[in-house]
Amino acid sequence: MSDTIYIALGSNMGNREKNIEAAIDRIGKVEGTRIVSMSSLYETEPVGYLDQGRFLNAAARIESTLSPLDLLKRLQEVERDLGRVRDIQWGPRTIDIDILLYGDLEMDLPELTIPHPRMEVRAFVLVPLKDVYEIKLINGKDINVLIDNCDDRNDVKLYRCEVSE
Ligand code: PH2
Ligand code: MG
Ligand code: MG
Repeated sequence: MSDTIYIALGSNMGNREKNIEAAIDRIGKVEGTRIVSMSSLYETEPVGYLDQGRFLNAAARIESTLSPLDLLKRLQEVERDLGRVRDIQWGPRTIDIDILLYGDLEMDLPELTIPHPRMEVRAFVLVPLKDVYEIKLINGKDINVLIDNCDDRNDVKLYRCEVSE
């Protein structure tokens, strides 16, 4: 059985576009996992830690037979392969891949919380997600209303328009 999963991608170091493409390519090769659709790319102002370059952000709908923790492990391997070094929390990164939603699952472990705990308040997550999200509700709330309430709603600009199925 495979589940529908939504992931967020972000990069603000090196060739940001290539980093996101390379990540998607590798995620599609993870066992039991396929990319169903990919959002446009958005250029976004950094949130949280401000002294860093602009991000490119994207989201993808994927299907996977892997459990959430196995998938997390694989996604972290992709991050490492692409040169991710973990130092500053919320700081610059070649690639960040976050699991946003995993079917209807809710879980709260130190290493993984689903739905992603901050996704509702971040336009850099919600705007790309909207491109690939069939449902328009998150935790029972309209995604458009959530976006309107995000502090960073004006800091998300379309960079490359290309929603793919
Ligand atoms: N990721 C963060 C912290 N801040 N800001 C933007 N614009 N985009 C991100 O992907 C991002 C961020 C932590 O994961
Ligand atoms: Mg993140
Ligand atoms: Mg992350």
